[in-house]
Amino acid sequence: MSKRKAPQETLNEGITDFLVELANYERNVNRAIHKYNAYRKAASVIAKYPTKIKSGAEAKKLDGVGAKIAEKIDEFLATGKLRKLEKIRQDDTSSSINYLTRVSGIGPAAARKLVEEGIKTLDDLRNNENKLNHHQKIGLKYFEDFEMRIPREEMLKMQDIVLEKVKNLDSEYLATVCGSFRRGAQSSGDMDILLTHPDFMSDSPKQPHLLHQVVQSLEECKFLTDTLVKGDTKYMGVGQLPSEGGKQFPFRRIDIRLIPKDQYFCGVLYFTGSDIFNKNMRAHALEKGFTLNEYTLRPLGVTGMAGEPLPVDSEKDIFDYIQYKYREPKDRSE
Ligand code: DCP
Ligand code: MG
Repeated sequence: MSKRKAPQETLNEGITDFLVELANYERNVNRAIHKYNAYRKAASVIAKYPTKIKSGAEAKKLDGVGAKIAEKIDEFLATGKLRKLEKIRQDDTSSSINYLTRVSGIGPAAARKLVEEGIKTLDDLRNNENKLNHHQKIGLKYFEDFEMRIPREEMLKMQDIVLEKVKNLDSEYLATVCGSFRRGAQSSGDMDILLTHPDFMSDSPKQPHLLHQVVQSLEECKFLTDTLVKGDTKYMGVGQLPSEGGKQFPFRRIDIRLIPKDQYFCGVLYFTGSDIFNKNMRAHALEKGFTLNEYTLRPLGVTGMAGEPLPVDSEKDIFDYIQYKYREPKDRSE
């Protein structure tokens, strides 16, 4: 999961930028995930709005923009800034917490703890490596690289390497690069790979070797360079394309998830996102009497109890069950 989202290039960039900054503040400093989601949602609808917004009232007509955000838009349009943001930017604790959460492996809670101990900058982190776990140390080591978006061209090359290795190991594997890449994005924050095999079902024993042999093969060819976390079903690590004509590529965040075959398409749907699309689709599923998550789609009984998972053999099956018009990945921004 990548931390830094693609910038919103729209007519209303000024507004979407301050909404995203407020969103990050609510998540990282206040740990107010609902407020974070509200700001993200507002930024997303405004980013798609085809004309330049002239007042808060105009924005308030959009789904996801409430009275409080409309007020902030008015203030921004009138003064070119936002007092709330100016204050946050000036507050040393808030801005330090916000900053440290940009390191992979440092979440809002760890960032706050570090800042309370007086650790506020990358240099402070480097001088206190003993306070960091393995993931955080690697996050620090590649801080600059992980901040860079990955051009689609590089994603395509990385995809080639991964799919080739997977197929050579066992032609029965199924692997899909999900995330923003699958939605056709011109750049991605990270690479989200989903993996399954017909031998692995949710009622069969764990089969960590199905994940580990893929990781090992990608390590042997020097594509994977560092491991952040390696579990039975989830690998989080670092990858790098082989250099071309002396040109070195940046180090990139790579996640690989091994998913039971019967849950694969719910996983592919979820990890293709976007997160806002997922929320909307889950809400629609509920209206139709189903509960949908990254593992399963289940009918809800009259008492609201979830029944047995429905058999799913494609993403389309999920749309069909809940009577949602099928949308290609590129049309799933919300
Ligand atoms: N996801 C979600 N809810 C979250 C986090 C993630 O539904 N809170 C799903 C939808 C995302 C997918 O997982 O599209 C992958 O997460 P990323 O953070 O990697 O998001 P993207 O791949 O969409 O964007 P980026 O290009 O920044 O990596
Ligand atoms: Mg991603």
